[in-house]
Amino acid sequence: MWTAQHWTWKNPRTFITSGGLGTMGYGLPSAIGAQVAKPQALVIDIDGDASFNMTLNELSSAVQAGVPIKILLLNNEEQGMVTQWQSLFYQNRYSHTHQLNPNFIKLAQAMGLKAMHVSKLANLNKSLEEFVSTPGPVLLEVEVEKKVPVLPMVPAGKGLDEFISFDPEVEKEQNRVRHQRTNGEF
Ligand SMILES: Cc1ncc(C[n+]2csc(CCOP(=O)(O)OP(=O)(O)O)c2C)c(N)n1
Repeated sequence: MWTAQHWTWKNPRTFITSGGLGTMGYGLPSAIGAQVAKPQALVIDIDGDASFNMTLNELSSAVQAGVPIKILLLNNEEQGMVTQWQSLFYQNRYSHTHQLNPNFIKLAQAMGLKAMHVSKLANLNKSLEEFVSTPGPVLLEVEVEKKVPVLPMVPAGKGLDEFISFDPEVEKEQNRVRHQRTNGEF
C-alpha cells in the first residue's frame, strides 16, 4: 500500500503486485521472476516483515541463481494492515498480529546476501544509494514506525464512498458529495 500510494512510476508494466487480494509472501518470488525476465533492470521487492517471513527461504534461490534483486524490507515488527483494523475497530485488541521475527540481517547473511540495516531517517538516502548500487542480491532492512495507519480505507460493510481518511478537507468533500446524492442532485 505504501508503495502504491507514494511511488511514481514513469514506465508502464514496471509495477508488479498481487493486487486487490494483497497476497502475502508474493514479493520475493515475483521479484526473482521479474529479474530473470529482465536481467538488466533494477528490480526491488518492497516488502512487509510478516509477508517477507512467508517466503524468505527464496533468498537462497536468488543467491544460488545469481539473481541480483534488491529487497527493501519495511520492518514495523507487526502485521500493520491488521493491527490497523484492531486499533480502529476493536479497541486496540491486538490478537495474533505480532509474530516473532528472526534477525533478518543475520538470516540474509547466512543465506549469502549482503544485508544492511537503517533506523534513522538521516541515514536513509545514503543507505538507499548503497543498496541500489551494490551488485548482487541485497537486503536493506528499514526500521519503520509502528501503528501508522494507511489511509484512506473502507471499513467492513461500508460503501466505497464511506471511506475514512481522517483528513478534514477530504471529509468535507465526502459530505458534500453525499449531500448531493441524498438530494438527487446527481
Ligand atoms: C497469504 C495471506 N495471508 C493473510 C493475509 C491477510 N493479511 C493482509 S495484510 C496482513 C499483514 C501484513 O503484514 P506485513 O507484511 O508485516 O505488512 P504491514 O501491513 O505491516 O506493512 C495480513 C495477515 C494475506 N493478505 N495473505
